[in-house]
Amino acid sequence: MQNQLKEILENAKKNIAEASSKEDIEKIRVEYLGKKGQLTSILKSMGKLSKEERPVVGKVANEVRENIEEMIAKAGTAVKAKEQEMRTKAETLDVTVPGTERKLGAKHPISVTIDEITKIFMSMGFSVADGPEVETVFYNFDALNAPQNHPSRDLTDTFYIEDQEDVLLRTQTSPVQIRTILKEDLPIKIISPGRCFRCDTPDATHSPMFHQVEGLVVDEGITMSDLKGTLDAFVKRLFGPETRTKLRPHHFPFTEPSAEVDVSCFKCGGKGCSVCKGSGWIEILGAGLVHPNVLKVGGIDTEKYSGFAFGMGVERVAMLKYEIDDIRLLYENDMRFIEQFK
Ligand code: 2NM
Repeated sequence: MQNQLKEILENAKKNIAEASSKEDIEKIRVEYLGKKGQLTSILKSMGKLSKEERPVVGKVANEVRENIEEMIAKAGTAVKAKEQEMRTKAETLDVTVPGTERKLGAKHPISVTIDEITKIFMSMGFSVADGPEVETVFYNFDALNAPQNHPSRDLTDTFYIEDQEDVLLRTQTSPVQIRTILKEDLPIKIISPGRCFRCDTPDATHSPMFHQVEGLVVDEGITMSDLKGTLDAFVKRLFGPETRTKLRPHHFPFTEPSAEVDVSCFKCGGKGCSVCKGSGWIEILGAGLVHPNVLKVGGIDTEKYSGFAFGMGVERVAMLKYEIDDIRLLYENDMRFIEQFK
């Protein structure tokens, strides 16, 4: 029996040395010291021994048990430390490993242009107004003094929402001006940047979806000179301090008088080049004094108040500034194109 005990101790020693986890050690503990363990069964069978042998074997058995208990405790501590070390190692961050590159996007040239225009007008005290892109005939045409037979009202020029002859995609941002006249108190000094829609077949200079920035000022004593002074200050900021403006008579239903506004070519200064097609001038804006019929929609006293309004195409401004020769490039979302305007 003493030999058996020695063997048990030797085996336990070997097993414990090989143990590498808490679970291994627990298994060993159960195997040797558990209720049905090897040592326990020896202790249980000690009843068969003679009176003389019993205390001797008992002493050895107790020593073996204490020995195994001690080894298990030590191994437990060692394994715990090892496990902690492995965890720390696994969690270690190698800050020298190259990171995953995140590709940055770029602001679209149309947004760049709208932001630039907006910044200039805001610095002159204008607020930014917006409104729905899906509009009604009233806000898009009637309130803007467009005659009943005006060609832009035609199905071939304007996108009407199917089965709803009164609902359309706005053809300009002027409905925002009407909504502002109807809602806000005077004086009014706003710009309205946004998307517009017209039934055009796409080509190098046309797109059925495009952007406009329009402006409206209504106050006492507003004249054409306020309009010209404002636009002159604006184009000098947008195209450079040498820029000059020229107003040519024109016609719009919503303004009287109306004008088209040319700026001296920012590329050649007026001598004539490819940007201005040799003329020295570039048409950039439509403008005028707001027609009394439009002001009356908002119940404004036209004896006391007057206003000016203007509108420009954002695509046209962007194409001129960045020398983009095809409007369709702006809608292809090719990053190689868009990234050039960061
Ligand atoms: C333009 C040209 C001239 C314009 C007029 C108005 C309103 F609502 F006040 F009558 N908003 N925008 C206007 C005037 C727009 O775009 C070429």
